[in-house]
Amino acid sequence: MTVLTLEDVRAIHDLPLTQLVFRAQGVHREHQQPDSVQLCTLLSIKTGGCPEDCGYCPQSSRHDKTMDAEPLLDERHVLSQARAARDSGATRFCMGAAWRNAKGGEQFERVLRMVRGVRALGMEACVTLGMLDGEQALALKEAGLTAYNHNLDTSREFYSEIISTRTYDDRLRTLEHVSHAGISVCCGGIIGMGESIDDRCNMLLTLASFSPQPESVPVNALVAVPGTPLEAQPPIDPFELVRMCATARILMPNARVRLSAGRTALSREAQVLCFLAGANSIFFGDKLLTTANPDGDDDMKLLRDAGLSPIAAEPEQGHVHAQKAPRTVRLPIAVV
Ligand code: SAM
Ligand code: DTB
Ligand code: SF4
Repeated sequence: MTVLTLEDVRAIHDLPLTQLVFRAQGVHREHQQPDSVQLCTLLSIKTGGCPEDCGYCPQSSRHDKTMDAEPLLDERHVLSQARAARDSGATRFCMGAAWRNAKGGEQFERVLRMVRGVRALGMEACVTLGMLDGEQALALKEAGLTAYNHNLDTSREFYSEIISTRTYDDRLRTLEHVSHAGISVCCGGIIGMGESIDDRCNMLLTLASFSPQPESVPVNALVAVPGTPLEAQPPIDPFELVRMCATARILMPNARVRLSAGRTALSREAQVLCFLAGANSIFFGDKLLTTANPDGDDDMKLLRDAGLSPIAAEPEQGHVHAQKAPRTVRLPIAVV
């Protein structure tokens, strides 16, 4: 097996854009259902008051103007949101908590009940709760968790410019616990924080070297939230996002590449270019965790106009069930 280097990744990332997209689309057609897109709905189950100092995050209590800390949501409320998400077409429900690490006791039990409830709706369940130990990972697996989201965010080299309260190795350790427990790893990062192209490529190189490679790779463009240290970062050029999606697709042919935060700043055309470059998953619903996401109706129209189909929902199970291969549903062609 040849070991990939930063130079190899740069050689892909820096190809002329049309060549890069052409190559990525070839890999996409070989390894993925080319016209299908996964719709994931996000819900912040515990908002604000986070002790970490991630420079991009509006939920950190270390930044000047922070959001109020709210308690962990009630599971009935969360499950009614999950049902609504499923009824509007999402097949994965992702629950995020502004924690440094997953809490123990009743709060963790509540999260486990949320996971079981989401799975019983016939949806994939994903959570992102911060750092996790081995036992917590096993308990989440036992509850039926499909995937755990924990991002590298950037390269090891740039990381300390953005976060000082936990290390890159802390992140890798959590990902190891998740993987050892048999839970799919959802891991990606953010562009637009002031990192270099080498930083972006190093992050992709690290992700591609995971064994197994991540099941899903969220590619976020920074949402520069007022009050955070990164509030003044200039927006990225959408082609940079296309390059990230394409490079991720080429390096990780079997992963779902998720075009994540930052879509409200993208044109429809830029988003379709990302899909052409191999992105095949989006966050669906008008809110991410605390910031805005495109309107669901607009997203459905975008997919329809592009000839893409959301993955079809599984019927409600009433109990935790094994994962099946996704089916796709064709949207009717828009009648104007
Ligand atoms: N507290 C947990 C953690 O950090 O692992 C889970 C929630 S955290 C909000 C999940 C991820 O969202 C971060 O790792 C980061 O990649 C992404 N994110 C947060 N704020 C963002 C922003 N303003 N723009 C783009 N991505 C963001
Ligand atoms: C990921 O990579 N992006 C999502 C999800 N994983 C949890 C979060 C994006 C958050 C954007 C800022 C906000 O809405 O607070
Ligand atoms: Fe906390 Fe996660 Fe935000 Fe970092 S990204 S401040 S860990 S909620």
